[in-house]
Amino acid sequence: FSSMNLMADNNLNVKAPWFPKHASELDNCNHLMTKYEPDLDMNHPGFADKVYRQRRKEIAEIAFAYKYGDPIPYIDYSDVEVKTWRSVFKTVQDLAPKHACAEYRAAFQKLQDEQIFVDNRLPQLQEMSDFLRKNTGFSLRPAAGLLTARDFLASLAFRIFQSTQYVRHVNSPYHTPEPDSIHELLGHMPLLADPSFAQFSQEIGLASLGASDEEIEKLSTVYWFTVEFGLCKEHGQIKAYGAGLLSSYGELLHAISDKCEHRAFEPASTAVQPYQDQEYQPIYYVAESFEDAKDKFRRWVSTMSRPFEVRFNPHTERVEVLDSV
Ligand code: NLE
Ligand code: FE2
Repeated sequence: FSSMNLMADNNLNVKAPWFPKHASELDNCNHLMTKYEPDLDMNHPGFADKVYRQRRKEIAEIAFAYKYGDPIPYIDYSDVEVKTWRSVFKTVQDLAPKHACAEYRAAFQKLQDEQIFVDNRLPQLQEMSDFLRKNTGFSLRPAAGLLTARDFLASLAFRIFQSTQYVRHVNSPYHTPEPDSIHELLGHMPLLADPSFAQFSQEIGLASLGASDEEIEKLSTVYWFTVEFGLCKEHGQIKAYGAGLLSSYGELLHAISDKCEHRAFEPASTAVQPYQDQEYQPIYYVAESFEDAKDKFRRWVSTMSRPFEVRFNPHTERVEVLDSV
């Protein structure tokens, strides 16, 4: 960093969009996208289910009230919610040994050994947050639903993952277009406990701070095709590491079938590929390995236009802004 000076906050001489400089400022980064919600979308399986909609409201209130430093409130999941969890959990347990990447399998095993992943109850976000903190320094905050890309990516810069806490509707256990706690828990949490993957996730977050709208769009597309729907190679075979695949056995089987297209992960072209967020993907990107994906990502990010650099100080949970001269 010898060619850079630490900039004072008010000294940002370029017009960069506001971004959080401390983990506590993520209290302001909870803007929701209203895309696919049981109250608004007639195709949502919960649209005609009053009990489900009421439950969603209750759990959303918890996220809206949450402030930095609070313990994550405990949710007493109902029998129906546990039944949904159990059916997805068991299927993932059956499919993961064959189709999930090695890093996922190792973390899944650890979670089972620690009795966090069991079939008769949902893990609580607080215990999951404690588990992640021990393994990679990641922690969780409750989110009320699908967040804007800018807010969601910003939290990753602080090794904080914003996680929903409600459960998908019991009538569609195999796939839902919106995030839910089953997706977060079975899809995201195992890999967030892997050091190399955690680092990759944080780097996407750091690259997003103060980025332009167009760059946020590109970064979230890269995020989509890697963290959410990524495939990778392992001993010549294709494995899944994307959370949206690992939490959806419907799409997981589709992704490794010949009904879709596989392309090599290349950030510059992946970043501009339009994606499908309601149905199964027609295209998936295949990484050589996490390390390779990280190298390619770093090289691509360094071509972005942001006139300053950022680094995260884990002792203070603060992002320091460095003016590149
Ligand atoms: N389609 C995923 C699932 O059913 O678990 C959720 C994706 C959220 C982006
Ligand atoms: Fe996700």
